[in-house]
Amino acid sequence: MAYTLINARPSPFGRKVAIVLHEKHIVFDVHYDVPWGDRTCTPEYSPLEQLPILVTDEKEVVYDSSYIVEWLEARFPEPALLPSALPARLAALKRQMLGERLMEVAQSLIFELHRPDPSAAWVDRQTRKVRGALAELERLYGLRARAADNGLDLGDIAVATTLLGIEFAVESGLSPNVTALLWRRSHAALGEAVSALEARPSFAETRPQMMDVNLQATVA
Ligand SMILES: N[C@@H](CCC(=O)N[C@@H](CS)C(=O)NCC(=O)O)C(=O)O
Repeated sequence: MAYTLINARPSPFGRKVAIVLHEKHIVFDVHYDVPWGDRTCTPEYSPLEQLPILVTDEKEVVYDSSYIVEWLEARFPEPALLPSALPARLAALKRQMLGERLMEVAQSLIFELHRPDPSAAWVDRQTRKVRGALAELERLYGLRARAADNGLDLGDIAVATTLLGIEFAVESGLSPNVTALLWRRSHAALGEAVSALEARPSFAETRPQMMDVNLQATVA
């Protein structure tokens, strides 16, 4: 059995899926695509024309990273990436949701900043949301560090891939260097949690890479 993950090289959404595949010991190949390019394959597979897309060996197509990881958790329950006890499960799902929405807000901010004439009101609004989500995640990871049982879950994977994705975007020049995105400087609990996760083989084997894309041309 071999699955194919269609992914974009720097994508935190795709990395989240790749990490889940690794953690569940599912064999997969990666096919890289540039979703904003003229020759993207995404319309063949997804009405949303976005990556990541997972194609099974039976040619079933699964898309949208949140749904893909839910699908994988349902199809491959072991090792579990969500706790079975309800309060811990809901807490993990909340961190997953915040991690995913933070990436979407950060992406919206980065795209706006690439426009020839960014809207100050839109930039302020998205910046406020980035700061708010980071503050809430810092609070949640402060609590999580003190919890007795804190095995890896989908919340950790979503939060870490988002934070590392934002960091990669700034360091690689895909994103302008704006203070609100430099989360590691001012979020100690998040820094500690993400550093521990980065040491896992599933993270080491799925580091983001640069992609040949001109974001300015994409949004102009
Ligand atoms: N909600 C989607 C977001 C994925 C996403 O934004 N993917 C980007 C690549 S990192 C993409 O394909 N963008 C092309 C587009 O939106 O047209 C998911 O979680 O899969």
